[in-house]
Amino acid sequence: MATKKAKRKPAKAAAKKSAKKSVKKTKAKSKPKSKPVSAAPRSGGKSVAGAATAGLPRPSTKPWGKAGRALDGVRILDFTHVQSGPTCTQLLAYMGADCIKVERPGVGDITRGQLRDVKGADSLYFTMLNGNKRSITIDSKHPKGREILDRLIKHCDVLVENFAPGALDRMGLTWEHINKLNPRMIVASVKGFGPGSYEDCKVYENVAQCAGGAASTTGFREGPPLVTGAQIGDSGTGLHLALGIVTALYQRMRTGRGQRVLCAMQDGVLNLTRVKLRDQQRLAHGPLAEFSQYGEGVPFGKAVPRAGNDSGGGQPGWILKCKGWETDPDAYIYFITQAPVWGAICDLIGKPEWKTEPDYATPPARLPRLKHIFATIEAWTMTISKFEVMKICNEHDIPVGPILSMKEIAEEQSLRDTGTVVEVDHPTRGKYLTVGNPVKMSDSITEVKRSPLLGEHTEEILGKVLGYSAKEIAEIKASGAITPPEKPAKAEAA
Ligand code: CAO
Repeated sequence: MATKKAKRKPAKAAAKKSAKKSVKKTKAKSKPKSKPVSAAPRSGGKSVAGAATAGLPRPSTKPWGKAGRALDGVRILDFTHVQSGPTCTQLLAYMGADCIKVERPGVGDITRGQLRDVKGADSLYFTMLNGNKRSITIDSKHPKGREILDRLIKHCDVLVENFAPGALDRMGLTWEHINKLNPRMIVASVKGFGPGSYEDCKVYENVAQCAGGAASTTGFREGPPLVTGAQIGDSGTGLHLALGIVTALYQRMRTGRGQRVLCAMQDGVLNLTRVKLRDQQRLAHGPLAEFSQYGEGVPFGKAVPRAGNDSGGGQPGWILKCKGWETDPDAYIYFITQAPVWGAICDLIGKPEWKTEPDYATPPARLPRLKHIFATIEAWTMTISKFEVMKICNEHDIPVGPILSMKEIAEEQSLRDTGTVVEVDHPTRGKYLTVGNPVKMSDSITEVKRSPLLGEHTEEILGKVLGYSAKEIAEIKASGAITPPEKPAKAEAA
């Protein structure tokens, strides 16, 4: 799909060059002493630039990508389920954190069994959100289970959870309790709403999309509000939470103490929909000229209307049909009439006179005529495939984007090459595709690993992380704290 241009310097080569340069620069220096993140904090409120010269180890001389991963040494007590929380912890695990997922014995994260496509195997819903993690089963309401959790709290840096409001407290894991056991622990939560009238509500993706302002501004003017396929409520909030956690870890290096990090899904969605709050305020000063309804003479109401496929920015855009649209539901392209390349667009579509005609020559003159302009461009795009439009427009610096189906994305070689789409093997379901780390770092390389089976690492974590002896582990097993009550001793095989 990608149509690279020769004039652009390939990013990979540039990164390699600069990496080589700095490796060379630092070769003469002595071996660095690396400090784990949980190490004792530095004092003082130095700026980042100041910190770079005071207290950090010398620059590593190891080859790029061979000096461990960004979050090596960070251990996460992952109490997340469904999508929002697991998105966050999977990303942190991709970055190198040791992510210990705590699940209810015999049941696990509810998504293990949701939308199942292979009988008896964990669903893709689960496997695609829980890679690179370890799984331990603990009944958090069993006294022995609580004891294990307390020990885990002492051995972890971050607790991440997205239970319904109050659920963590009901388990006895209040902030005060956690902070007393481990004052360095960061407790990070996703909730549906922040403090206020809705704080006790349970929230799923589409509720957040609606309450965060996204749905009222998505869809066509004449139709109902629409939710988007991108999981901006769940995955979007998980990403916000990951940023909060990483910055809290950074602050902890100065303060030595943990803190609570809260991301409300409504807030996360609003943050991603902020341009519409911008438009709401602009509306007080007149109609929104970039909306096609302006050109069509349809009056604006009191709130930002649904924009259809209008571009959210200052450069008008629309989705246009391409060759084959009659049978292929994805034979479309997003076309932006960016002002600096207007002349090139006019030439391409056979309307060179529009470059100088007063009704078309300037962006303000074009605004009331966008419908006609896009219809004219579409008459051209319909003669060729979306990939041909992409190739031709790219040669002229005209910003366009093909509507890619999930099938096309799954088969796109460039996404495989960059590790954005990864195939992993799973013992019960076989090979599956997952989304790798969308954040590429030159010195922290992500290796995507399959999701764990339910309780796959229970004994390993009890013994190697928490220090329980074999005898104690046998007692724990017999207690029912790590096995489902009705079928003791079978949890790990589930
Ligand atoms: N051992 C024993 N009990 C456990 C357990 C374990 N290991 N893990 C969870 N539980 C218990 C909880 O303690 C809770 O019990 P109580 O209600 O008695 O306190 C119970 O399981 C259910 O937890 P829940 O209320 O969080 O789950 P739910 O399925 O009823 O609700 C959801 C799901 C997502 C609506 C809710 O968790 C929520 O609103 N979360 C915050 C917002 C969020 O993240 N939403 C995104 C979800 S992704 O689409």
